[in-house]
Amino acid sequence: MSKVTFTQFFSAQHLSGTEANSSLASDISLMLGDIARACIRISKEVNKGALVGTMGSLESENVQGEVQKALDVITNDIFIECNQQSGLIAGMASEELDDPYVVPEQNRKQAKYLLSFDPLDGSSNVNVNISVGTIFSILPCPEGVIAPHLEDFFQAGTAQICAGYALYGTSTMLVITTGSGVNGFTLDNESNEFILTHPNLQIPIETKEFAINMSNYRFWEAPIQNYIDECLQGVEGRRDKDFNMRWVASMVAEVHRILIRGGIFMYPMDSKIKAKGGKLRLLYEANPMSFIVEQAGGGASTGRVRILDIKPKALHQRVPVILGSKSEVDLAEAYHKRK
Ligand code: AHM
Ligand code: MG
Repeated sequence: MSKVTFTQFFSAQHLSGTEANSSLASDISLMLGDIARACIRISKEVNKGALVGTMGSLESENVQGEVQKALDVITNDIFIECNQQSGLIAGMASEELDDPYVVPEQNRKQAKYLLSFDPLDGSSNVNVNISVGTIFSILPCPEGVIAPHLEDFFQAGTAQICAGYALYGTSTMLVITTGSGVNGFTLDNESNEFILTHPNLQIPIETKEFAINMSNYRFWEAPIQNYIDECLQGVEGRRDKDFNMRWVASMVAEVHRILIRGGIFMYPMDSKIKAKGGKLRLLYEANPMSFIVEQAGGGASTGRVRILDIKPKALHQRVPVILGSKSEVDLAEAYHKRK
């Protein structure tokens, strides 16, 4: 069987069969080409490991008070550089930038879209050689806006046109949705091309695997403690099955595992992070992952509301995240509704 490359799969011609209008299809095709090139460059940077001096921390902190690693800054610059070339993107929001980046005027004459991204998610894992990733989300730029402002990014996740992640693991993969299913591509390091390897990913409905940072147990709200208690009781409890647990501390790796073999991932509210609103960021972590998970037949919720329905109020807004196999997410929501 012949290989389908990323470029072929997302060619305007191929996409026009699935997208409602052909100009959107050709825009998506161009933008995804730039994103793929950025992710290939990031993959090579990450892969250099300790051979170059980029694994340490910098003196600087990002707007969220987190110490930046050299690779956080390098990958952020690569993502901006590659994605401002198409002329289609008016502005970008990044985990590593305090404010939105407005693309230089000569590059945004035809701009119709906004790009939000986390260039290197899970970067605390980078110097222990564990998988990290890049997460991105494309929104429409509001009509008539030429130089986007902060508020232009404040759109619910349901407005996303396209979302995806790159996983820099044992192989480099790109997983993408444009709103009609989820497809996974693996980087062929010899041809430098992504090849379709995981068409139409679907999350299994039933699961016996959960992912949560158990060390936060005493800080969680009662519904999450109850949900996890019952998982831990296994066959002896009301769930009537034994569960397995995983925690990579790299959201991209956890979501990828769930897409392949099912499961539930939670970074719920806890009393340590309550003032911040949660741990994970809505615009460039929770929303793109929720779009992908829903498109693969799963669910994504804060426990109280569907993540994709939240109207953002701040660029770096945080939310509790519960996502994965639909039946488990529904159950976790039901625990929140119990009196
Ligand atoms: P980051 O964007 O600063 O890397 O933080 C997000 C990461 C997620 O990938 C992961 O789920 C979580 O932080 C891990 O948190 P913890 O260190 O509490 O286990
Ligand atoms: Mg992150």
